[in-house]
Amino acid sequence: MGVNRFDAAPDNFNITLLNSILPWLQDTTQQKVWDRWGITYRDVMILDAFNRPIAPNYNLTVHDLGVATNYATLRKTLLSIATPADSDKDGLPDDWEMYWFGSLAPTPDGDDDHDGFDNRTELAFGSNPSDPASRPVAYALRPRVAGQPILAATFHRFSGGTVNFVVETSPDLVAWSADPTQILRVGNVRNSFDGTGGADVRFQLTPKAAANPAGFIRIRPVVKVLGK
Ligand SMILES: [Ca+2]
Ligand SMILES: [Ca+2]
Ligand SMILES: [Ca+2]
Repeated sequence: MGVNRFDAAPDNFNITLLNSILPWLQDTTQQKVWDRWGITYRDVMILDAFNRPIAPNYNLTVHDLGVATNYATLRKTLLSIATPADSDKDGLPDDWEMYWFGSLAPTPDGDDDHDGFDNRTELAFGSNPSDPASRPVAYALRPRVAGQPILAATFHRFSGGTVNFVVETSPDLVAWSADPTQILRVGNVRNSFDGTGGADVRFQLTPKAAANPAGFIRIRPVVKVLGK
């Protein structure tokens, strides 16, 4: 996310037009994040999973990224913070276990809140593993493609790179296929940018698959264990 000083608003056009995927926060004369965070022009502030600054700000005037060692240092720091630590190598990131349980004791197969979904699945779908009322959800939809209704599914997922999803379709609940001629992701993954690390994704059958008399979609999370 970029944060712009209150008196530099005229320059917003350059950023939002040229790089529209970057969330952009504009300070006002009443609300000044620059002052509250002690930002200097061209500072890079890196936060951990709990939004805590991990190190002093990395200033791009002091550390010109045209210098190879500066570029490598910033790149290494960003990659390291984007790779969740998993001390007990169980696939559940330390931050996630500490946030929900206050310890690294939970196991991927455990169902601590007894809602029928194990911790691995609750991590993947971004639900609360300590609240039985909070469960993974997927919504079925019937959008029209070229005038024909087509089966689609939207689901909420953990956006961290340690979880992959295999989304498959079947005409009969027996033979499953993830072939892109049968089922495709639609649009971009929409990050919530709300501090939860969640995002929404949508898949839908292709017109070819929709020609089947019946169609089903299943979503299978695959949690990677880092370092294994
Ligand atoms: Ca762990
Ligand atoms: Ca559970
Ligand atoms: Ca739950």
